[in-house]
Amino acid sequence: MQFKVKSTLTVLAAATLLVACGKKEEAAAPAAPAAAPAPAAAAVVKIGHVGPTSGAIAHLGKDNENGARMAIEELNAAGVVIDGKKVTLELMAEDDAADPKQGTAVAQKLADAKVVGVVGHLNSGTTIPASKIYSDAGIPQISPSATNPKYTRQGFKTTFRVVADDTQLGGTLGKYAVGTLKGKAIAVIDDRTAYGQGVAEEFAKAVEGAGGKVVAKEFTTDKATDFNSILTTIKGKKPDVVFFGGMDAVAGPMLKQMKSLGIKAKFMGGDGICTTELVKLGGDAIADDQVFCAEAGGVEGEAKAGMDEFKAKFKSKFNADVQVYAPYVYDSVKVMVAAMVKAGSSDPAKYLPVLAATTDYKGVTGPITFDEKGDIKNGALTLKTVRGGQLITLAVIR
Ligand code: ABU
Repeated sequence: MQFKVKSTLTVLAAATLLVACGKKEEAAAPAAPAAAPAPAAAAVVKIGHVGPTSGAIAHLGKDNENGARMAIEELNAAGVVIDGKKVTLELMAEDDAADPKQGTAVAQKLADAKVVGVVGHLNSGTTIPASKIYSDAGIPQISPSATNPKYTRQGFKTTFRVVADDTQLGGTLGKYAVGTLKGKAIAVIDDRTAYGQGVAEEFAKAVEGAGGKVVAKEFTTDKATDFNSILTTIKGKKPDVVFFGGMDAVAGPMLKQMKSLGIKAKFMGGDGICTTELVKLGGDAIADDQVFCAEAGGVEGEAKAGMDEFKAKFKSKFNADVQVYAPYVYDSVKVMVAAMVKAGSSDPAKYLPVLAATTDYKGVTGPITFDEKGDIKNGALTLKTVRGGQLITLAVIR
């Protein structure tokens, strides 16, 4: 009688059968017990993150990427179980250098790598063209910082945003310039990017709607360093307020050149300048209560404790202060993974409707509920000024 011995259990069964047959002496010596089978490796779920980690606003790209790393590490440490199986989350972090062409190239790379979701990009100018690639591939995308309204108005089911948009941002700042800062003559500059131009247009509309006058409209680029020509033109119009639609890397040197030219106007901008880096870049060219800006989100009251705790953990982990959007990236990753867990699947087609139906997710940036376009419902703005070399919160506005 021949037995195929494949495992300890088979050996025991064979021996038992031989004993029963009275032929124990004929059985082959049992093989050494096989080692217990290794536990199956947890399936890997790949999530993409994109921001400019090179170039003039690399500090913002790294801030965002660190927010994603922190979320992924915490989730893996706590253990993520999808459909009863433990999974390991893997971050695929890419650099788009804030360049629309590089943005679409890395979007295609992530789609080809079969990421199941993307958090990013940081800039509207890269987020919008990349969103078509993710939409075509059926990959959910959450932007933690791109504020141009067009992003979620293209009819794509895959686009989500956890911050307020430029309509709210530019509109609120325009009313503030006239109503609170008492600006009558207001100059507007933009950097010709999808964000800068868009937020400047919304600001100018709101200024005129509130009874202020836009006395100059000038533009520069997101790479410029010399603003003497446009600032000299603006100086001749004697503005009370200068608004800049663009990022901190340009606003810092612009503020220095305003000081050199003796322009004492208030300086306003959107979330792109509302960063800890602006305070460093502007240095002593920034007088107290001269600069006003708004982050496109915010928490108040009891919810502030969660945000403060996040900022303290971030500082101890990365030895850096949050610039502006790291907490929004962190929440974006967590809300995306929560949808996978709830759907019992990391298949984008299966968890996308669950993500879209997200209601009152409790993030460190406040509650997240998406509207029918994928925008955050009831988004807040945090109005800030620079005082004593610090960004100070003036108000959270809804
Ligand atoms: N929202 C400010 C920076 C990102 C962007 O929209 O381009």
